Amino acid sequence: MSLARAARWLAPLFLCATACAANIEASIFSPTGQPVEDAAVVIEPVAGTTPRRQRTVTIEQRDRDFIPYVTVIQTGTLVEFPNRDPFKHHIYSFSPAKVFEIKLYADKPALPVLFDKAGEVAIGCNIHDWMEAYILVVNSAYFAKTGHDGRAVVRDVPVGRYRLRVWHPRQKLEVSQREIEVGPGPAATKLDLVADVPARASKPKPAVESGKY
Ligand SMILES: [Cu+2]
Repeated sequence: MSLARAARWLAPLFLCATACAANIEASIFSPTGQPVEDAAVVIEPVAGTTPRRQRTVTIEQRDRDFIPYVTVIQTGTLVEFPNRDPFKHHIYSFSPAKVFEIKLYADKPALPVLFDKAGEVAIGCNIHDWMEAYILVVNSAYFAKTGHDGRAVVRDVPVGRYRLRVWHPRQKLEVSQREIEVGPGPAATKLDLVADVPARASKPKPAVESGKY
């Protein structure tokens, strides 16, 4: 290999020491232009895998609701379900990606729940019909969730080719996937996307004063 050729080959390696990852910023809007909250933006490599990040995340039961409503996690993540209410919950999922049940419990269950399969998981409570939460389990370390402004930033995605996927528990149609390329250098990729997501149906939640928890 000539010296010039070697230099060309090595240059990106040196550059990568400082800037070989970029942020991907996605803004999700409804067809009428309203920001869509709680959408998952997932960046999956076209080939290969991403680093495995060992994490434990928390979904609380507070004031007879799950918080947060939507959680995105990498496969292999443990989820804790602490009960912050002064009465019991009984939570479950029948979703194929993770079937589980934590029977009537107060405080923190003894063990977290392992989500080891990619897919969507809907969680409910046997006692409180209106309680609902969703987990999207993905085979990637790169994802984010949109806030009130419909914006999500997936940080530090290394150079490479990826598929960008948008998911929302109430979406009518799957948002078309697209391939994106992250090049060397810190330039962020910005995308505006449209997702048709109906408003959350209000389910009756009786007042605590009524004596019905
Ligand atoms: Cu409950």
